[in-house]
Amino acid sequence: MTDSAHKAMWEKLDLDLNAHDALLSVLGKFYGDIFLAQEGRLKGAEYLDFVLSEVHGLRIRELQEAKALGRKVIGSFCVFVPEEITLAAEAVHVGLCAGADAGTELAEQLVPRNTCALIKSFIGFKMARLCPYIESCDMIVGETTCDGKKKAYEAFNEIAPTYVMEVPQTKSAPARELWKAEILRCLRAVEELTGRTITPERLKEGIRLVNEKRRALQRLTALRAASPAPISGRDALLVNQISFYDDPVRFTAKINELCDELEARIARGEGVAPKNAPRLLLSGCPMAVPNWKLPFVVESTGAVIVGEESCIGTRNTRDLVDESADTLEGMIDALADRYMKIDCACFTPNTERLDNVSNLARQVHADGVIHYSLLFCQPYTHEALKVDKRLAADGLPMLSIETDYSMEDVEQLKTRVEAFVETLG
Ligand code: BJ8
Repeated sequence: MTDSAHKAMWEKLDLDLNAHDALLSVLGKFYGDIFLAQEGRLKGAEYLDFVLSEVHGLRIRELQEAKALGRKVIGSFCVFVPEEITLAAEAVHVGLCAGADAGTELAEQLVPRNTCALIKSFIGFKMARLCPYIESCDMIVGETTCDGKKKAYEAFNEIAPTYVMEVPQTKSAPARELWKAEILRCLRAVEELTGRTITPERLKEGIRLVNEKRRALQRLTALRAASPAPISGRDALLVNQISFYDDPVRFTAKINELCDELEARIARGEGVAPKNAPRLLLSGCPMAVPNWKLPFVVESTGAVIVGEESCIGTRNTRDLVDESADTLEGMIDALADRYMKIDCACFTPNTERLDNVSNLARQVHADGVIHYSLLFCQPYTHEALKVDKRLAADGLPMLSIETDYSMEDVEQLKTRVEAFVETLG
């Protein structure tokens, strides 16, 4: 696709072309430094590079083509919004969380300054007319998770009509019933939007497709337990980030190919870092594209990231939906059960997350954990203390980091991460 064809499409989507060009050129440079400069990358990384280079180009073209054929595009900000329902209605599901400082000043006209960078970013991208995904959406789905998001959707609704799912705050039986009702309400709203009836057969297929995608990502997680580490944390994070944008069938096939390559590499005893490189698990807030700052800082110290306990990581891939039901009611139950296992810090209590962090650290043979909270994110900052206590009991060191999307603290982060990595011996 030519540059002018891209431009015409972005113009049609009413993007601010100058600001968008500037954003893409910064991102291109950033991507080169953080990803392309790595040594020992997999052949399968070419696919990641291609998808990223066309994330605002060919993929957006595909969305427009799908829309021209009568399919709808549904965007979401949270892993609680079931992609299975979107696929069952033959619609396209895209992630809208944003990981860059863009339009922050504009966003601060709608939400307070002391709001986390992720929220300010998606609002900023919309207000600055920088995101072709938001502009392609026929339905945007928010959710009542943290207070920041809940209140932000009220404001966001003024500039982009937002359907909000009510996510409960506890894992009690009534909370599970509420969530099940919310899944059904969402299913009906998607049927209305798309004009398609979600039959048991269609929902079963949607569940199967998303399970296949999660299985491929689970396979990747399992392979990262190898020593030496066969893939960098940066590339693995990129895989997880791309999973929110790419076509699910193509993505699953490509990630399984990448896993085949990883298996061969592991069999040869090869890796991306020396066998004795410190192995770190990242845990905490999701890292949306293009939030690559911390992984870059960590791996610049010579350590290697072997897992992400996050929604752009194992929190989104650990659990599958039971595929045994044949009725709509049974499948909605299966969806409710699977989604209620998500250990988001917005839940109280959320003790299963402590077990999940501890188990994952063991599974991937981590030498230490870096807990990552976005500044002003109350839920994850609170839980950092609990995770630290639990890991200390397990004999695993943890470093707690709070940061945002700005580059101002990069040197300070480097110093702290280096000091932590040194203590791991
Ligand atoms: S299920 S983690 S994707 S809500 S960083 S906006 S929590 S103040 S992103 Fe999340 Fe769903 Fe939970 Fe996952 Fe609020 Fe914290 Fe900001 Fe956050």
